[in-house]
Amino acid sequence: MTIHNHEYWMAKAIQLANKGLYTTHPNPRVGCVLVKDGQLIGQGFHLKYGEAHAEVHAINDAKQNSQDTKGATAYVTLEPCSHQGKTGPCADALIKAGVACVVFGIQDPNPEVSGNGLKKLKKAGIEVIGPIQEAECEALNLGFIKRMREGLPYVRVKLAMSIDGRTAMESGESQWITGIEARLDVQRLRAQSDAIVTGIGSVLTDNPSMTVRIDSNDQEADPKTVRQPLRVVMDTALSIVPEAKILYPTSQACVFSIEEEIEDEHLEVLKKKGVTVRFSPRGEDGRLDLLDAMEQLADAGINEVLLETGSELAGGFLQAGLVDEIVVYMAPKLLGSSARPLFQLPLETMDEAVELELKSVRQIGQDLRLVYLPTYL
Ligand code: AOF
Ligand code: ZN
Repeated sequence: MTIHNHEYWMAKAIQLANKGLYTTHPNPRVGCVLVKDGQLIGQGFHLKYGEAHAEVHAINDAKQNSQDTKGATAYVTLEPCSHQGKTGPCADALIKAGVACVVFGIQDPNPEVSGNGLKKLKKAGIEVIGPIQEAECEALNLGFIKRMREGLPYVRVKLAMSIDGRTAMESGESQWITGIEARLDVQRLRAQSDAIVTGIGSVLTDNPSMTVRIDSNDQEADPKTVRQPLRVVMDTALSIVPEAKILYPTSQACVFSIEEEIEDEHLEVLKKKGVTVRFSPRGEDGRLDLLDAMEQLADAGINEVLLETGSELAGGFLQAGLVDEIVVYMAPKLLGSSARPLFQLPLETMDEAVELELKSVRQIGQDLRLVYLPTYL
């Protein structure tokens, strides 16, 4: 079967890019297919930072299949790079491979590339077509794109609630609202994130480890390649105890506080254990400046943040305009009127209501997974 349809081949490249969902950080997920005479002759995707890019894998794949790449069309979900990074420029590799046409999904938002890859290809006489299927190609890399464009990570808030919109009992008790299937889904959300952020309140109440635990039979994520995200605690006065499970291994943990509010001795104890403590200034509301903390994380290469926390910090992120997506798991339970709400928000009139847009709904076991986008963005 020969297929001469750009959308068809780009969809294949998107599928390939998705194979890097859990592994490419801080790099973007990118997929590439090489097509000649309507037939696929090579395919590849970026797997890991420091390793070959998607285009190089696809060219090597074609070579291994004894296919001649001269005159082929390359479909790439992201503009081929033009710079010498950890690896050589993909634009050069495509030129050398003799491709006649490059169809790209979106331009690379990385200022080092940003149109230069396309220019290089055109200068070499290659036909360049795109952008195509932009929304799907962007969806692969919401975090990478946000970090490159705005210097901030893409923040997803994950919440579990009853159908009466409660996330915890009055005492703070919150285990377990949703069923096992939803909890496994959260593990995959964690695995695709570069950092998990929580608040000191959740740490003191639940002592969570916040690690990724993927089952060896998982169909989507491979536990052998899944990496552990950075675990981050928002802790204004540095009240965390050195034994808190979330701090271990310390190489993957970090605590944000306000320098004036902490005790030096306590800081020393944590530092001796190898814990990284970062400082942020006080924000307008007198609390830790969440915007500053997120900027620091983006500077450290964090693309996607999963915020798993109580209603107060979740409300703080929302009010600071830092929430890009809300993922709510709704369980068929009623927790009653004294239980805690989703977000702590001091609103009084309907005018002040935070408007959300429903992005998707899916049933997971007995629970519903609802994804919303705040409309302030
Ligand atoms: C591509 N194809 O598969 C990827 C690209 O340090 P390096 O060499 O890995 O370069 C990383 C940058 O390259 C990254 O920030 C993004 O701009 C681009 N990623 N480009 O042509 C790929 N992963
Ligand atoms: Zn590249």
